[in-house]
Amino acid sequence: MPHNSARDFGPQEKLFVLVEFPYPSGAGLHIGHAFSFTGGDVYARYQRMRGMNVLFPIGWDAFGLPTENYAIRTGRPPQEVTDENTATFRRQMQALGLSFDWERVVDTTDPEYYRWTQWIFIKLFEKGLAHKQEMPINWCPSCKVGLANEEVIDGHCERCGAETVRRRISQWVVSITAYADRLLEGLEHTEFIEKVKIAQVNWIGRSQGARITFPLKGRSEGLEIFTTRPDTLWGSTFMVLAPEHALVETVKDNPAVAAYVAQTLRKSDMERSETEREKTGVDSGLVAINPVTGAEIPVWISDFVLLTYGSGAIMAVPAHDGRDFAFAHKYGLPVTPVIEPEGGWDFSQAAYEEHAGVMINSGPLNGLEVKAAIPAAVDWLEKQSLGQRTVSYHLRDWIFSRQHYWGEPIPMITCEKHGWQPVPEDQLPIVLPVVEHYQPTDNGESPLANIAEFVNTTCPVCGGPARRETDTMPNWAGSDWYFLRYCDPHNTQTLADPAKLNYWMPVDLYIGGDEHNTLHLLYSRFICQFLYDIGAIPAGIPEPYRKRMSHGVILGPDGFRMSKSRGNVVVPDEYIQKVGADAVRAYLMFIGPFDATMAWNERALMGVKRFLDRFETFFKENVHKHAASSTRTAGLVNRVGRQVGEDLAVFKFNTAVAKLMETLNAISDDAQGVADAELSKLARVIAPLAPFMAEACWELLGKKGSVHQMEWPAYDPALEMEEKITVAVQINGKLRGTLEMERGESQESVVARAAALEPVARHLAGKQIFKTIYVAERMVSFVVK
Ligand code: ANZ
Repeated sequence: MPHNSARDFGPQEKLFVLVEFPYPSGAGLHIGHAFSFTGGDVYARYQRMRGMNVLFPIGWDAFGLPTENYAIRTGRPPQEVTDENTATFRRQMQALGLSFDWERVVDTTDPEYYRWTQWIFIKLFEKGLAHKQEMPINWCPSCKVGLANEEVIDGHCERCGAETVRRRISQWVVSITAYADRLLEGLEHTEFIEKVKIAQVNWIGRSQGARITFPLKGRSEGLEIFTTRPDTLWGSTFMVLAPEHALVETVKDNPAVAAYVAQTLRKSDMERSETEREKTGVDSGLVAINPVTGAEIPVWISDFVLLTYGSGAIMAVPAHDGRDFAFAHKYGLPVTPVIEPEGGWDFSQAAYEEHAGVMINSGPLNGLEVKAAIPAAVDWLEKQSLGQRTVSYHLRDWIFSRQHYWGEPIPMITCEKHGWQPVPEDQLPIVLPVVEHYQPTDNGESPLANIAEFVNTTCPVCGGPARRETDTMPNWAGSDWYFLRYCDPHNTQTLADPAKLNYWMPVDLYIGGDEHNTLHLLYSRFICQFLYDIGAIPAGIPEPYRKRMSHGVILGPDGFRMSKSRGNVVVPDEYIQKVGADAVRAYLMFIGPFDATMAWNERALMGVKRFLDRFETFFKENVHKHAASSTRTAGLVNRVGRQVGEDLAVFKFNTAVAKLMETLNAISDDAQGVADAELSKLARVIAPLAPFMAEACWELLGKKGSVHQMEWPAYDPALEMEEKITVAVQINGKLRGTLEMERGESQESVVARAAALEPVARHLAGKQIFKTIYVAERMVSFVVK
């Protein structure tokens, strides 16, 4: 068994280290992959040496548009392209020394994998959490595909740059909102860093408020709104509908309304919610009645109101809401204050938005403080049957349909008599058929719609003629449960054996990018909670991830994000050829804190390369000399083992490398040499960072087995040395102070601290230092004029 294989049910403590599996693009492994994967790898290697049973798997998140677009351009089957790309990725990962568990590779495009992705969808459908619904979506006329809000940038498609439009399409929608509260509560059972928790909480966006129905003049139906500020109801002087609101249809014969609606359809929800944007709108001609004041108030239409939030309509309170104020100001609508702030307020200038002050002009609420008025208002409204308490979420249901080829077919069948029915489980997987052309059809359907043998089938209920769904799943579908499959990747009976899941789950540490702290994390947490609810995964693991770690970003040498157009892309493969994988790895780990944004620097890379060369030379010069290490050298090696271990355990890779560098410097000048016992420790301590060199060193020592299967050097307290060393600080040969330093502290740091010492700084003030001499661990001497 290769040393990197995890053992199911192994007796040691288990540790599941997960990196986000990559999309195998044609460009190969990029530096961001190399950086984050190396971080995971160093950690995994260290933990293995500590005796943990480490699961460190990898796979391919291989469905997706770039491969499909490439297939469209070249006519090559996407699966063939994917196989080529994954082979390249694998080769590059191995060259970099990533110790993934190659026996557990999963590939989202493998029918044996997506059989279970489809199965999960069927379960969602059976539990009433997936349904087909006509939805307004962002549509890219060029890619011919529906886009998520996040994929629309300034009204343009993120992928191709074409202007997007809004379109109504019947789509599969998954009710993730049914799990909104659970997804919030579940965060308490994780150890995510605060930043990640906040990203999740904000994305879910839970708002407590009320629904209130306003009567409409001359109509039988009322107009329902959602508000978080029911206390301000007495100050509502007009209402606003989203352009897509059903009521708008009834007033579309008004040409101004029709024109306005047509104009707004082009914008994405994101754009429409931008607070800075100049508000636009049109009077619908409808008149509502404020249910508490009895006042007749106009109903406007504006695109700052979104159909998909609350009820798609608002009561506007211009005195206390900035957006409503700007709108009222622009269209000359009345402003009625209902809160009196302490110290007064000029309501002709701006809205007063604070949750503080005393209620005025508000009937039963008059005199109450705002904080008390909010619940009192809902109580009162409920008693009067004018409204009720409710909670709204910014989280939207999950649009699960894509009109594309290169995705998992949605395993559903529709029959005239029986509507939508799931494919019977024993017919899974529904395999993507081979097609001739990969582009979506002109009416936006996936190319599968053109394949009669695929589309035409029989109804699982009545056996009558029926049609298959031709939409495929979004990319998120394959990535929302892949970590479960790693626990049991070859299972043909179930998505993973519960006993194995029980052993490996939850993921102990999940390393990924900030950009996935919202959607991917939320979707996968949701699917896990759902699978847990239906008993598909065992008790005790509704939350898939214990810790989440965000990796940083490596910028180009020019300090800008790497991009082809800037020509600043650093290709890891090229550097592996040039300086070797160990140097690339150690440099990436040394470049800065693991979660920081840092520019690639070739000189620094060469510095790390020189360090590794010196390490190896030192090793070769000393091995089998049978020198007896000095107490100092033995002590330094003993200490660096402890320090590096402590750093690796908390992802402080950069300081771990720095300590190794300092230690090598400190022991290199020891004329006595160093014993094999110390060399053996050094080889083990550097092994996670520079695995190839460490293995070569281990061989030089004549040791059996791989260094990566050895134990991390035990710390020997008996070898501990006096921590503090006193250093003399001189100016022009005169003693001006002393300094305590730790062994191994860098020259820069000691000199900087020496210069800052109180009496030294005074003597240096206003003088020019033209020479600084540092005698290691003894003296700093400044020569000034
Ligand atoms: C009246 C009001 C008065 C409001 C006031 C705010 C301040 P959050 O906190 O994000 O949940 N709203 C409701 N539905 C909306 C929609 N579909 N599109 C745009 N805005 C909508 O925001 C809730 C508030 O956002 C609601 O409370 C409503 O405006 C607005 F002084 O109602 B409020």
